[in-house]
Order: sequence, then structure tokens, then C-alpha cells
Amino acid sequence: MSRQAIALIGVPTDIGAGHRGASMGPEALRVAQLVEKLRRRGLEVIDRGNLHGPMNPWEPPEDGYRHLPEVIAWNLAVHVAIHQELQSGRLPVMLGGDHSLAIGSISAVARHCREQGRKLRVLWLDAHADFNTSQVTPSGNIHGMPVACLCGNGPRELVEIGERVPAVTPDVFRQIGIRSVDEGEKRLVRQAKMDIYDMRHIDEVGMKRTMEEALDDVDENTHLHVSFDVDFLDPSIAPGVGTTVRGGPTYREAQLCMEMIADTGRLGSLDIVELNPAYDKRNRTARLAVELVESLFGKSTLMREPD
Ligand code: 4U7
Ligand code: MN
Ligand code: MN
Ligand code: MN
Repeated sequence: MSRQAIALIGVPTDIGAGHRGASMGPEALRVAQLVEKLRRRGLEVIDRGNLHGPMNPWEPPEDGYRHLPEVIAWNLAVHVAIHQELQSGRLPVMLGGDHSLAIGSISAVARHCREQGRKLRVLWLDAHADFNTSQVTPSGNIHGMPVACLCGNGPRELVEIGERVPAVTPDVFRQIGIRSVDEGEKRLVRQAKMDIYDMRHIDEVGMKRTMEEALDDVDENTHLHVSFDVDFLDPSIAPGVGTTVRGGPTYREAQLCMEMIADTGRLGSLDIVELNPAYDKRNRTARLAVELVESLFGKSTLMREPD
């Protein structure tokens, strides 16, 4: 087996979300046979089990943030775990958990890229831009803020995870599938000049051209991180999320998106987040997520599977 080993890290918490249940995401992905299906592709997969962290106290927001101390604790653990896997040469896959955990994972990836002198690109597959701050958030839920925090706009303890402040600059992101941006958030994404391929763009030019544009400057030295918020997908095929927004990519569009990322050969790390089994039907959203992740790791219709 020549390819990099994959390390799965479960992060069972819904601390940053507005609905309970994303804490069950890691187990639902395992039940949907994530490990077995990747191994069947000839990949070496190590399941590290789950990280541990504080319970969800389920309190209202304070000063614009809900559960800030708990979100900090979980993200510190994620940062350490993901950075360790990268340093050991493995491809980390974070099984969330809500999307606030991308602060820990992406800050670790950014640190690794600095250490290795590699260029970072983050493909943010999501219905939402996740660029809120405490001043503009309509909810106080930190899963709506990770991109802002990573870019230096957020509470000090979250912004400082990962040694360099800010952990990344807005230009590393390519946001795809976006169709829900809050009023105050719109101003912030415009100010930061976020590169957003929203659903209107996908409708107009198609997923093929959208992905060609989003992957345009990926080269041999690029580390591609994919942050896959399952609510990226249309809710008709993916009901198992807390924050559904209609009008998302279809099954075929999502497959093409994953296949075109796989074709670059540059995938270096992955988050699978916001899967909420409490809203799912017979684990179908988890099974769909696993299918798409197989495509992300190179499964295709006509190429022979490895022996
Ligand atoms: B997710 C929201 F108001 N924008 O901030 C907010 F619509 O990680 C939703 O993308 C955030 O699922 C969704 O609360 C966060 C809301
Ligand atoms: Mn998100
Ligand atoms: Mn989302
Ligand atoms: Mn969500």
C-alpha cells in the first residue's frame, strides 16, 4: 500500500450547534461502514476512536457566544490530535461533531502547512458561510463562526489556537454550495472578499465549471483540506442535519464535486461535520456521506477497484 494512511478521529460533541445530536455523528459514520468501505478501496485506515471533552450544558449564549469555554476545550483537543496525525504523515479525517470543530482541525492543518512550506487551500462545502461574529450572529452558536475565527475574527482563545494569529487568511477558502448567509454576515464576507461559489453560481455555470474554478490554482505543492458540512447537500437526499436549507446540490452534483477533488490527487485532510442522526431516517444521510467520501478518495464508476 503506497498511499498515505488515513486516521479517523471521532469528535462526539454538538457543543457549537443549535440542535442536539451531531454528537452522534462519528458513530453513525462508523455504522455506515466508513472504515470498511475505505479499506475495500485498498486504503490503510486507522480508527483512533473518539476524543473526549466537556458535556453540553445546553445554556443560552453569553456575550454573543454559546458554550464558549466548552468549544475552546474541544477545539484544543482537536488541534493537538489532528496536528499529531499530520506530523506522522497520515491523512486525518475528523468525524464531527458540529462545524465549530473546524477551528481546531484547520488551525492544525495550517500550522502543518507552514512547517512543511506547503500552500493551503480549504474547500468549504456548506449551505452556510460560517462567517458570523458575536456582534452579528443571530444565534450565538459557534458552528456559525469557524471561518471568521480562523481568519482572526472571534474570541481570543479560539483565534489563538494554532500558534499563528490569524491561523489563515480569507484567500485560502473556496466556499461551495452556499445558500444561507445572515444579514450582518453578508457585509463581513464582502469585506473579506471571500471566494464564494453560491448555489446561483452552480445553477448558472454548473458544478463542473464551478469546481474547475475553485480548484484553479491547485498545484503539486498544495495541501487540499475539505471541510464537508453535510448540510451542503440538498435536504431531500440528506435530511440528517440540524440546519437544513433547501436548494442544495443534487446527488450527481455532489458526486461530481467529490470526484473532481479526488482527481487533483492533493487531498490532505478532511472534516465530516454536522451529520445529525437524530434527524436522519435509518442512517441514510450517514450512508450517503460515506458514499461521497469514497468518491473523494478516488472511487469511480469505470476504474477497476484495487485488488
Ligand atoms: B453550520 C446560522 F443563523 N447562520 O449563525 C447561525 F442561520 O456549521 C446558521 O454551517 C449556522 O451548519 C449554521 O446560527 C452553521 C443561522
Ligand atoms: Mn458549516
Ligand atoms: Mn451548514
Ligand atoms: Mn449545521
